[in-house]
Amino acid sequence: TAEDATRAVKEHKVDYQKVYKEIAELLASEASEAYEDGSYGPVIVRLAWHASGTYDKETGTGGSNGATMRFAPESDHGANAGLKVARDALEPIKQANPWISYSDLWTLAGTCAIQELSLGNVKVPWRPGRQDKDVAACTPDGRLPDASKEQKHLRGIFYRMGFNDQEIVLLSGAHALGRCHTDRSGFDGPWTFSPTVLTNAYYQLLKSEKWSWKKWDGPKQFIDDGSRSLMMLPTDMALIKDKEFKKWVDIYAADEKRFFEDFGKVFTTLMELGVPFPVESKPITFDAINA
Ligand code: DDH
Repeated sequence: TAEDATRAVKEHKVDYQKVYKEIAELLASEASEAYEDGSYGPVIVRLAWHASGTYDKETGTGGSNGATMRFAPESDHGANAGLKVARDALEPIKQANPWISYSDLWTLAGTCAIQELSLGNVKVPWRPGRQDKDVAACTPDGRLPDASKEQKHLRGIFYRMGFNDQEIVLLSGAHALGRCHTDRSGFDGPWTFSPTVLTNAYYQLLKSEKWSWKKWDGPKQFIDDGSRSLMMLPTDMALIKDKEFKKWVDIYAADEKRFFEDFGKVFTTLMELGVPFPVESKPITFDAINA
């Protein structure tokens, strides 16, 4: 209830720092190092984004306030394939801190992963006070982007959340992190050479590499002619095909400092979609721990 959320915010002011630290420790743990590319960070970022990116500003439904991905049907939506890894990795932290809502935990974990994987370069102010909802609040399938589509689809999806063209390009920079999995989305490979460090490399590679259609039986994706080890989705390539988007790709490719600053702000906005925060809730900026 709203009272529970308000009570958690009031009573646990200092404990959010402790949970942040536990998440940072999880990211640096042996289990995380043994996971692909050596970090749970990217899949945790994706969990936080998919928990938030269901928001629809017209109806006020979806968003990070609810953590309804705990339940089928939302957990079974195609876009959420593989995110159980992230939910399970965070579960011991929830058990150790039963007062925190899943909605706050997942968004705090995404915030922590962005800060830690950017080596402290990105600051993401975060506010507590989200409330978990039950299965009835699960969002319909189809609210998250379809990677096989292009700019018209991107605008449809992200304008619905309340974002503009600049913010679409900014948020997509998260693909500096992680990779695609054939057994999850069907796509394959990482976007950058250092998928556990958040830099502006995604924009630089979009511009500097020559990208061709990959010849394979899988879904349509791009491969770089140079190393033949990187990938781009059709939605990624749309950012350099579309003039309005390309303008921002150029800016963020040229100015990493600006990328870090703007990305931190837009990630906070993403994590807050659809949240009626208690008045007691104030933004907290955590110090990166393993930077
Ligand atoms: Fe993404 N993303 N994403 N993405 N995403 C995938 C992986 C990761 C799209 C499709 C895919 C954002 C935007 C888009 C991350 C963060 C963010 C995969 C591969 C697909 C497909 C999944 C798999 O096979 O495991 C599309 C389409 C869009 C878009 O249209 C803009 C945004 C906004 C973010 C964000 O965090 C702000 C991350 C991180 C990953 C890597 C996950 C992993 O396990 O590694």
